[in-house]
Formats: sequence, C-alpha cells, structure tokens
Amino acid sequence: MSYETILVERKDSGVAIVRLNRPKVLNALNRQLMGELRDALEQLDNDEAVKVIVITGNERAFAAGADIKEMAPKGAIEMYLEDQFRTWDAIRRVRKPLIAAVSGYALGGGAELAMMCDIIIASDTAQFGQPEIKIGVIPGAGGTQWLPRLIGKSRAMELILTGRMFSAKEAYEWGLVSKIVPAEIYLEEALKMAEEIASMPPVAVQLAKEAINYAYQSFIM
Ligand code: DAK
Repeated sequence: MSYETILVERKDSGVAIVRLNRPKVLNALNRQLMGELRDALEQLDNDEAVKVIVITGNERAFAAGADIKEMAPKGAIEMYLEDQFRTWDAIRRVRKPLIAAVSGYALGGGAELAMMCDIIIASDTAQFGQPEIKIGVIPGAGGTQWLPRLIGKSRAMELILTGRMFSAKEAYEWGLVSKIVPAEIYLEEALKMAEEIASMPPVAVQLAKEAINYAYQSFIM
C-alpha cells in the first residue's frame, strides 16, 4: 500500500496505524485523502493479520476538517454528484475496531471522522468542534447525528449552532472521549489500548463492536 496523503504501518501485534499526512494544511480532508483512507481501511479490514486499526494525525492536528479550498468553488450539484457519502459510509462499515488517537485540532469532518471511530483517545491539547456554521454550511458527515447521541441534544445544539471549539477535558466529561493523556504519549497510549484489544478473541471483538453499534442503527447518513 503506497499513498500520498496517508501513511500506513502494520505492527506484529496485529495493530495497524493509519496516519493522516497533510501536515501543512492541518490534515485537511481533501478527496484524495478520503479516497486513500477508504482504500487503506478496506484493505486492512480484509487482512486477517490486522485486528485493530488506529487512526491518527500529528500533534498539532488530527484533522481541521474538509479541505475548504477544494470545496469552495464547488456548487451544490457538483457536490451532490460527487457523492462523498459513499466514501464516509465505507469507513463506517469497517468491522474491525477503529481507535482515533486525537491531538490538536479535530474540527468539522475531522471531528466527524474521530466520532466515526469506536474509541477516541485524546491528548490534553485536543480541540474538537463543528465550525461549519461559520462558513454557512452544516456538518456534512454525520456530526448532527453523532454529537446529540454522544453528548446530549442541548450541548450538541449549542456547539453546532455556535461553532465553538471544545476542549479535551469537556469532551471527556461529556463521554465523547474515553481517555485524556499528555500530548507526548497520546499515540503510545492509543497503541497500548489497541494492542490489548488485538490480543482478545477477534471474532468476539468484532461481534461486540457490531452489537454496540446496533444502538446507533437508525443512524442515516
Ligand atoms: N481546509 C483547507 N486548509 C486548511 C483547513 C481546512 N479545513 N484548515 C487549515 N487549513 C490550512 C490553512 O489554510 C493554512 O494553510 P496556508 O494558508 O498556510 O497555506 C494551514 O492549514 C494552517 O492553518 P492556519 O494558519 O489557519 O493555522 P492556525 O493555527 O492559525 O488556525 C485553525 C488553525 C484550525 C483554527 C484554522 O486553520 C481554521 O479555522 N481552519 C478551518 C477549520 C474549519 O472550518 N473546519 C471545518 C471545514 S468544513 C461532507 C462531509 C464532510 C464535510 C462536508 C461535506 N459530505 C459527505 C457531503 C465537512 C465539512 C467541513 O469540515
């Protein structure tokens, strides 16, 4: 697997790491990156040696959202015909556990990508948010569905209608993330958790993930 916008690493422990790799633009999620991410996740999902997948960015940004510069000149019809939902949907269908290791910005589509994962580990510098309202759009990849379910309607409404960022501490207190750790060790901690899960019976792990996600079955994207 060789990509331009992500890096993929497989460990002997059964853990694979997918690193979003457009650091100059805070890992903005352009079409190429989303396509490569989808392809990598599908391949890792089909690889028997891989048990758990960790998705991460870098210390400054998990991902600052969809690539605004790429999106800006496009009209509604072009966006509709591109059908990006198909890509996001494919990520949502990955059967192996996905852990998001988040440091720095996780905004817009970046926050949605983290929420699409099964577990979020955050560094103490992580900042989440759905700032789309500020540019006249609404969260396009499920944020309006995920946030109310994960942190409650009133908070989700406030955050989506104001676009304000929220801290790792808030995200932890509201149950959005399962753990906050110092920035220096956020990836290490995520890998530790991934390795522990990778050592469990894999079919039971996948079934448990499926069963828990049943709670979100009415989720439509
Ligand atoms: N897109 C493109 N470039 C971005 C970017 C983004 N989202 N965020 C940052 N960058 C770029 C900046 O333009 C800058 O590039 P240069 O100007 O140096 O070339 C570089 O990254 C560094 O950013 P800053 O200089 O702005 O860094 P600061 O530390 O000052 O500020 C920031 C960091 C994260 C607060 C700021 O960059 C910012 O506000 N960024 C935009 C965040 C945002 O609005 N994100 C939401 C985007 S909308 C859909 C699925 C998903 C979506 C839509 C549809 N479908 C399935 C249909 C999702 C939509 C979104 O996510």
